[in-house]
Amino acid sequence: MTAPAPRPHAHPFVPYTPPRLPSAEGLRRGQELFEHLDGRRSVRFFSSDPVPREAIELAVRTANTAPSGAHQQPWTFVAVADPDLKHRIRLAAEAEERAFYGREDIPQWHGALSRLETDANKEFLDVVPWIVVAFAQKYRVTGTGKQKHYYVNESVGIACGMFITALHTMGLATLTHTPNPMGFLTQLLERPSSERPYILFPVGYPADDCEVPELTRKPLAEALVWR
Ligand code: IYR
Repeated sequence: MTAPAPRPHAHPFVPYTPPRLPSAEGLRRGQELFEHLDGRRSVRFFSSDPVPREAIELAVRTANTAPSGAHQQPWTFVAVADPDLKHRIRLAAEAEERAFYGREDIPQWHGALSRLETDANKEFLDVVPWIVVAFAQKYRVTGTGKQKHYYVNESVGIACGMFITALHTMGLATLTHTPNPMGFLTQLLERPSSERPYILFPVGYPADDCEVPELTRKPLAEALVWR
């Protein structure tokens, strides 16, 4: 067999040859990961037990491996442990949530949430050892102007999924919390106007008496269609 001709590149390329798994071993690992992730639930009742800073670092390192539009990596994760700052985030989030739950023009939205039994009380924001806020970078400021970022929502959404996966793997819990609107996080966390708050993640261990709504996942036939 003759070696394939080298591809011409205008930019540096490197070999990428991850080990080729036998398919049975690949399936075994896939099954194990599925069962692990199927055990994940969003949590609203947290323990105040400490979580090492290194766990947050690892979760963000993991998120930071996400694919992104034009490899622009348009995310910033802001980690907060300071009790006073967490409390100010709670107060601002609760003010927004009181307005949201008080709205009379969105009965369908409120109805869709009723089985989760959520309300404007966000005590967990004081309880958790960490709040991590993912920000989406709409553009980056360069020496000469602004470089727009592409596929920002897709990129940051994937990174956040990997962040959640890493937390779950470390035995930690979180919630994809999106107080509406979230502009107050830009001010409280002193982020530039090139970024917008994307998801607020309370991070900690579930409370000893944690409960979650009894929900089921939709069957594969509704999630996967073959054509
Ligand atoms: N942001 C509110 C409301 C809320 C909205 C959705 I969509 C949810 O899945 C859950 C809650 C809150 O956090 O209570």
